[in-house]
This record gives sequence, structure tokens and C-alpha cells, in this order.
Amino acid sequence: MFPRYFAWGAGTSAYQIEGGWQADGKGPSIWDAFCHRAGVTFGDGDVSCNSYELWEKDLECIQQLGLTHYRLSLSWARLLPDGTTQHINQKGVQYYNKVINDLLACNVSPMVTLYHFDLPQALQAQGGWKSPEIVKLFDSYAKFCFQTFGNRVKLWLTINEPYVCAKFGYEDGIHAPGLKEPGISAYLVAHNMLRAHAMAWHSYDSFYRAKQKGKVSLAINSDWLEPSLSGCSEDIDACERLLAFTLGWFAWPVFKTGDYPEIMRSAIDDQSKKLGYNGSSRLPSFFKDEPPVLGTADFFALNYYTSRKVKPGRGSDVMSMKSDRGVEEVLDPSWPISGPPWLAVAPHGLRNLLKYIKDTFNNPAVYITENGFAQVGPLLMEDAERSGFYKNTIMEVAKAIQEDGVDVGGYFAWSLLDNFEWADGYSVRFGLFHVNFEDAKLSRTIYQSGREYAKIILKHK
Ligand code: GBH
Repeated sequence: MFPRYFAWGAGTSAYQIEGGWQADGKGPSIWDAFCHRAGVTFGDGDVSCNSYELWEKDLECIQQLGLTHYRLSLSWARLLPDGTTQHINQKGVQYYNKVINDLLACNVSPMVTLYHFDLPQALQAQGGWKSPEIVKLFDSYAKFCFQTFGNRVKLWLTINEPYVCAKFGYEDGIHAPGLKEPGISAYLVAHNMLRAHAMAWHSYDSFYRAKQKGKVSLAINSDWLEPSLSGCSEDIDACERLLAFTLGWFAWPVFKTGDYPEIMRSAIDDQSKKLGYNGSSRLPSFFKDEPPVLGTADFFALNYYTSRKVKPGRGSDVMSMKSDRGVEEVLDPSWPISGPPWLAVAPHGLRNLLKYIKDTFNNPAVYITENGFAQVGPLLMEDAERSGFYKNTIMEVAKAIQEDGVDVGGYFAWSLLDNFEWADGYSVRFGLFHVNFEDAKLSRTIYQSGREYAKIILKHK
């Protein structure tokens, strides 16, 4: 049912699990700064699961599940406290060396994300992702990581969810760095992220690929979208428009044309005109003298959680991404809500999205790098709903492979552990293992869904 070398994984990210926010010379990141700001109510990742000290406990969890792959992210500021390669924190290097070596010793392959939302604060102070300087700084960091860990790491992701970084960090301001600059900065930040990703991919290609023989991509998140009224042409157009503003925003430049989807640019420029905004396009352009973005991914990395119905939005005279998109999203009442209100459970959407990716981007190899289901209290250790969710979802992946011919290389459940769920703090639990945050030992206990996932893996690998 699944190909022989299918990757059965689970994922985490540095800020969400490591803690040790200033241990052994780590520099602060934008998430440290954001969470420590007065008035923040959702807690912080100062200690979290303390994986910086309790890594071996995580490894036991990984082995208990029988994973073939483990996805983790590196904390840029743990390795390079001021963000630059002028100061290398050897303690940070040692930590990740141990993690990687321990995984390999247990026959688990690491998939490593270089950037999962946690920019070194020192670089934020210089303009962060809004500044064009970030492109070279990211490339230096990436080269440092390839150089240091690439003899053992064969699957790399440069940036996790540039969409979320841009929209939540710079449009809505609910993620670090917490800026609300609607309709402007998210496009700029996403642009610099694409350029940084492309530069790092080219570096890998030129200097490391021949020797290290790994693969590099970026993780793109997208919902599956359906017209609110099936067959209604306005709703179908709205769907296409929103898909261009989410998946297409990153997938077109990297996998299709080297540029943003035309409908995205024309929607933004039309809206600018309507609002009397006269400057150059708010959506930046790629330049010919830069290394091309097209073709800078060795596989398609997809983070999928949920689906939406879509119809045209009401007109708006406020400058924002929302008014640029001109769509309204609605939930299908037949999709149950998992825990947080945004996570409508729709496993069929994953199959549809995989087929869409196959057809639109010329049949790339796809890894599902995140997919999951969350609980918000009361927490059930016998979480039958989540067990069912994993069974159903993995069945949809099997159908995508067998019936639709999608080349799926792996599936990574989000997440190995309950952890710091960003602006939702510790109230939203994605783990296959429960973490007791009240207990000084931060003990990890497998949920029923973890046992279910282990069974599925055992049956198929
Ligand atoms: C991913 O984000 C992240 O990569 C991962 O770190 C995270 O833990 C996981 O998924 C689960 O969220 O409250 O309605 O304003 C997925 C994108 C960003 C989707 C935050 C939900 C909350 C929107 N998520 N968003 S809302």
C-alpha cells in the first residue's frame, strides 16, 4: 500500500519544545522577545518540554512510535547567538550533533528545518525579514548548517510556512515579531523568504549536493478549498483566487513559473488602484540578475491541516491582504472541529490537495511534513477521536498514492509532543505524547492516538 521507503515521521520545532531559552550561550529569538513582552497572556517557551535537557526522553518517544524519520528544527540563535557566523555557540552545535547522532544510531533519519519562526532577535533589530540583507544572512546560516550537519542530514527544509511567518507576524501581528502592517509587509517578508530560500538551495546545489547527496525544500502550508456552492462560477473563481494567495504564493515561484500567480498580482494591483494607493506594486518582483527561484526544491513539502468553503467577499476600502483576496471563508458544518476553532477535520481535503499538487506542479515527489489534530481541555489520554483522525487521514494518503498516482514520499504527524502552540500557548495540544507541564519532570505519556499511529507504522513499514 505504501512504497517501501515511505517515511513515517513526526515533527516538532525548536522554540515549541526546547526551552533552555538562554542556556549555554543561546541568543534570544523574536519569540523570546515577543513572549516576554508585557501583557502577553499565552505564556512562553522558556522551559516548555525542556527538550534541550530532556532530549533522551524524546528519543524514547520516537522509538516507542517506531518512526523511521523525525522532523526537528534548529534554533538559529542557539547556534549563532547574534545571527551571524562570526560567533558560533559550540554548545549549540554539540546539542544538535547529539540529537542527530542519537537518531541515526537508532536508525531514524532526521529531517531538519533551518527556520521555524524563530529569528535571532539581533537580526530583527536590523530589520529582520523586511530587510533585503536577511537573504545573505540566511544563506550564511544555511551554509553553516549544511557544512556542520550535512554529512548526516539528508532531508532539509529551509523555511517552515513562510505564509504563516508573513501573515501572522506582519499582517495580523499575532505571531512574533507582532507587527500589524496590513497589505504591505507580509508581501515583502514573503518575498525575502523566497529569495533567502532560493539562495540557500543554490548554495546547497553548488557546494554540498555532490558530496552530501541530500534534498532541500521549503514547507508550504495550505488548506484545501472548495467552492461554497458547488458549480457556482463566482465561488469557483473565489477558490482559485484564495488558492493563489496561499499555496500559489510560494508554489508558483518555486515549482511553476518563477513568479507569483498572475491572479494574485492583478488582484493586489486592482485593489491598490481602487484605494488610490500609488506606489509601485505592493507585491515585489523577482529580478533577472538574482539566482532564479524556479526549480529550487527537490521535493514538495506540504503542511496540511484543514479545509474551507469559499465565496466572494464583500468589497472593502481598507488596505489589507483580506481585501486584496476578496474572498470569504466558511466552514462546512459537516466537518467536526478538532479542538481549536480553526481546525475543521477534513481528511478528504488532503487527498484532493495532493492530487491538485500533482496536476498543477508536474507531479513532484511530495512529503506531508505536517498534519495533525489537537485537543483543548479536558484532555483525554484515550483520545479516540484523534486515533480515528489518523486512521482516516492515512487512508486518504494511501488513496492518493494508489488511485491518484501521487508520488508521496512520507507522512509526518504533528506533533511528537504536546508543546508550546504559539499564540495558543499550552492550551492547544497536538502531541502524540502528553506532556505534564505541571510536573517538574515534564513527563511524557503516550496517548491512545500515539499507540494507534505506532500500530499503523508497524503494519506498513
Ligand atoms: C503549523 O502552523 C506550524 O508549523 C506548527 O508550528 C504549529 O504547531 C502547527 O501548525 C499547529 O498550528 O487562531 O484562527 O487566528 C499551521 C498554521 C497558524 C494555523 C496559526 C492556525 C491559528 C489561526 N497555523 N493558526 S487563528
